[in-house]
Amino acid sequence: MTHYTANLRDLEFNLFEFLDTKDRFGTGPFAQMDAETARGILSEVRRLAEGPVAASFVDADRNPPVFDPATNSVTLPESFKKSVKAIEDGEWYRLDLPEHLGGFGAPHALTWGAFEMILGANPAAFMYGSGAAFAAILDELGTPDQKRMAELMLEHNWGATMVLTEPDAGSDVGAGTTKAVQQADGSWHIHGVKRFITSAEHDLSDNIIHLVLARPEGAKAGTKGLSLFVVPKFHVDLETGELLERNGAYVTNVEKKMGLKVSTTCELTFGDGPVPAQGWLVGEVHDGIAQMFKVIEHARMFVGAKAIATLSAGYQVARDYAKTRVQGADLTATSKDAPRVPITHHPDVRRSLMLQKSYAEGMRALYLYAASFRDQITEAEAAGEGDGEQATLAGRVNDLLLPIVKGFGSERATQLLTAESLQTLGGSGYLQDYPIEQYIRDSKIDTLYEGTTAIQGQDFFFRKIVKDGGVALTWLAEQIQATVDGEAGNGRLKEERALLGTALSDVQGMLTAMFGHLTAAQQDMNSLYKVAQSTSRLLLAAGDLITGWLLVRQSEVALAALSGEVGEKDRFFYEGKLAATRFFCTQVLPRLTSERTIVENTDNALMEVPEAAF
Ligand code: ST9
Ligand code: FAD
Repeated sequence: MTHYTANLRDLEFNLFEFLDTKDRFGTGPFAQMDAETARGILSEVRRLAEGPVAASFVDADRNPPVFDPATNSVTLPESFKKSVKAIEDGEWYRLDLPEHLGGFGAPHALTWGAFEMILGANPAAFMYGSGAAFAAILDELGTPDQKRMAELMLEHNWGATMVLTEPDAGSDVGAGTTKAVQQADGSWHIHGVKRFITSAEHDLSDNIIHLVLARPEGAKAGTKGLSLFVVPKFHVDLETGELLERNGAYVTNVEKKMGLKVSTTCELTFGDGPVPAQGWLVGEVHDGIAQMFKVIEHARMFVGAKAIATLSAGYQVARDYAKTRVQGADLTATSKDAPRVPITHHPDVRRSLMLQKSYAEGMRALYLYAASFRDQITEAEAAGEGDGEQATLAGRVNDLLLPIVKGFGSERATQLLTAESLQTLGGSGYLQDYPIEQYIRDSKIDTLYEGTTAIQGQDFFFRKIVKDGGVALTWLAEQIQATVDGEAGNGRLKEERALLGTALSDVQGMLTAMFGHLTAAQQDMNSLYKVAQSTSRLLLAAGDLITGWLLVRQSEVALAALSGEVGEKDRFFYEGKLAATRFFCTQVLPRLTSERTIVENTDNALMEVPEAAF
């Protein structure tokens, strides 16, 4: 028994009963992946996740990597290496690759569903698999030599990193000062110190390929002056794949941190010694930030899915504990010596468990729904309609949903893990006998890296709504309105629909207030402060709305299933869906009305408080 249990039933419900994905298996670009094969993959990944991948989760936390500054090298715990090897042996990273690089032709929704289980079991083991994902991006953007490098990365399972952050350039990537100097042979020498770089040193692979943002001499300030360089740890003979001399990019420190300890977080120094740090401009074009965002988009999806996977794992631990922990009598019992009951009998424990369940299942639907838009794009591309209207809209909706998956997903997951999942276990939750304290430590990072929640909120409002001209948002609001106006569910979902309708108008009210402030900024720039006080609030409210909407739609499917013949296990599953939806609509969505009031009443008093008064 390991710490992890996957919720395969709910994953299968999403993929085979709920999302459009159910109609994609075995068709078009997914011809190779029929539903039976897909179920086989999920079941095999579950076996792997619950077994060898989860096996080192605790040991690798208690025996974290050892950094040797004399050799700039890192040794990872042996138990953890076995978990990574189990993923590599199954070549599961191929799920994420295009077919021409050896991918399985799987819909993205299936890929991310399978990845959820690995992420829930041992997220760091997944993260060291970034080599394959980043190779695919290098293959897409790179010169012929860089495409060859991508091929070698896949052939040899080399590691990879994304290298943006510097001591004075975190959220503000454009403040980066790492410099790139062009050489006579066309390559570049990189100079500077990057920090917090994940997987920049380890002993899992012979080579590590760094994708580095640096500023060519004389380039302009800000993100638009940054270029993307490919900088290998060891130089490579591109013909034979043989490793050559050591390049001048060295890890000079590995951070000690709160959680996710087995994932190395490194200071990476370029060109500080006798050997230069030689790199090559990706695609021979100076378009670094846009190129890096291809990596970031992928990684933001990973972070959201990781957070949601951990909440699901935490909820299941809490639920199983609650079913067996006997404490206190039923509230309605009149005698002092009434029989003691499992804590699942207590209304407050039920409230907490249903809150965890509804978010865990609703947010699973959210990240899988987001992934399904990538499948629409793949389908359109295969039909030669990659530039068509439907693919363009799918791309915009996918972009709109990404900060919600990442920002909202991670905020809600980490809050619930601490405030509810651990709490369900009482004092035992605080002990290392149970995995929840580690879940909390390992998942807190999800609200921070890949852009903090504040950055996701700004991205959501300014880029994904304002810059998009509201196209994706309007489309999504129309879909939600259609559910509000719908009839499915034989009247059983009537109250839920009404509450969903109120939540939709609450979020629309927030947007109206924020657009009002934005327009007012044309006269008085200070009005922008009012907008930015509400961007995180809007992100979370929109996330709640979409989660509630997906749950209502899932309940429509559940009710249809319940009207036919179902076995006992399935009946409880579908009844659970209805209960989670009802709970979410009656106990979570009404909070949006007060959030709306706060946004509508936002003034600039906060901005006028003198700094010394804080
Ligand atoms: C990090 C890594 O934190 C953490 C973990 C790494 C682990 C990796 C593991 C990955 C696993 C992968 C899967 C493996 C599979 C394994 C399988 C195993 C089985 N969308 O608004 P402007 C672009 S890394 C797209 O003016 P500012 C765009 O080009 C560090 N593009 O921004 C735009 O130009 P235009 C993460 C976007 O004010 C240009 O940027 N750090 C987007 O100059 C300028 O935009 C961060 O994330 C977007 N949403 O800069 C930094 N946004 O407008 C956070 C911008 O012309 N900070 N662009 O199109 C930000 O994001 C800031 O908002 C900023 C601001 C830097 C963009
Ligand atoms: P800051 O940017 O200093 O932010 C501090 C606080 O201010 C935050 O709450 C933030 O939300 C807020 N804030 C900052 N600017 C604004 C603003 N404009 N508006 C509103 N609020 C704002 N980076 C990489 O390049 N590659 C990696 O592989 C990588 N892995 C990481 C792994 C770990 C474990 C950690 C801790 C970090 C990693 N990072 C990596 C860096 C990570 O992406 C940054 O930490 C993150 O982007 C935030 O930057 P910062 O830490 O400098 O915080």
